[in-house]
Amino acid sequence: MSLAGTAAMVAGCISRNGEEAPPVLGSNTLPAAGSIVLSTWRHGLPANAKAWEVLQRGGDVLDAVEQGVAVVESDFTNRSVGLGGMPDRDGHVTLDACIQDHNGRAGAVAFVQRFEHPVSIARAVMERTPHLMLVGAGAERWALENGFTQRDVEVPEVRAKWLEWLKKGEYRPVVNIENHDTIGMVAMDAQGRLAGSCTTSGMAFKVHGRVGDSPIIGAGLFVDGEVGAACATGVGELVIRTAGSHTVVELMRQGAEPTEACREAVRRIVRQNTDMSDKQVGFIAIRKDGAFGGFSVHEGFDYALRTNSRDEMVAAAFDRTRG
Ligand code: SD4
Repeated sequence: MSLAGTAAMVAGCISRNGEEAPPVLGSNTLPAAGSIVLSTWRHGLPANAKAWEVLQRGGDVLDAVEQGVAVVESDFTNRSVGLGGMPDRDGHVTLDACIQDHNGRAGAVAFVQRFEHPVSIARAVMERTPHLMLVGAGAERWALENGFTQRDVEVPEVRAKWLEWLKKGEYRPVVNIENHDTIGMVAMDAQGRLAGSCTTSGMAFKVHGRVGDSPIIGAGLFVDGEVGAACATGVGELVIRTAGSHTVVELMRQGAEPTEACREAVRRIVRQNTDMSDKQVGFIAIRKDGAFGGFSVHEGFDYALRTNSRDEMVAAAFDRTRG
């Protein structure tokens, strides 16, 4: 698509299905008292369902975002989250996750292997240590000492893909395909309390030891109970360099609509990188007043929305022009 075409698509609010998309810079606003859950990609639907169930029975919003994404971590048919995810170039599935609450308390783990629920380890780090992030062997040892157990999940399809990849050994992320499907979730309960979580197996065939944006507070996720919450999906290096999710929340603090804030964070990434043709990044955000939105570099990013009246996928607006 030409740049002009891309810009027109944004301005005209036409979704990738050719249907009317939510307004790009307008406000998607819910009644102030409504709970809302947003999460990245289609696997967000079952995740949202779980989070919603927790909220509906009066559960804590932090439990909702933990248990919501845990559903996807346990789905071993998922190739970008949890133990069914794609491996690094050495054939190891290494996981990153984080969680943050309404008061800004946060926990994270990175580069951990053989645990089904890294998001729960992240929460335990937050609640049971004076630290925020544990990584690698130290994180694994701490998790084992604190009641988490390791397991082996063999997925023949994943091994076959890795062996196939080894033949050429080229690291080439493909826009919107397996490399870009992390789940990030942001939620607000009926009392206006916010929380967020993010969990991933990271970029397929990454260098062993690579950590992306998903466990980094301010990059893959940021929650500010006074303002709102945002999370990211896509090429983590680009998100970290721009402190992407923090940028989105700060822009909302200054008055931007969520979609506008996500759009500006995307724009900064696009400006910083000469070639975005094979790199996707998307953000979703909730503002404290119930407004929400999302934006991505390329067409094809969608997110799951759950409210009292809606349970559906929303196509994010997109634009990779530098304007
Ligand atoms: C990362 N952001 O590790 C993650 C990967 C991803 O959708 O796919 N996000 O960089």
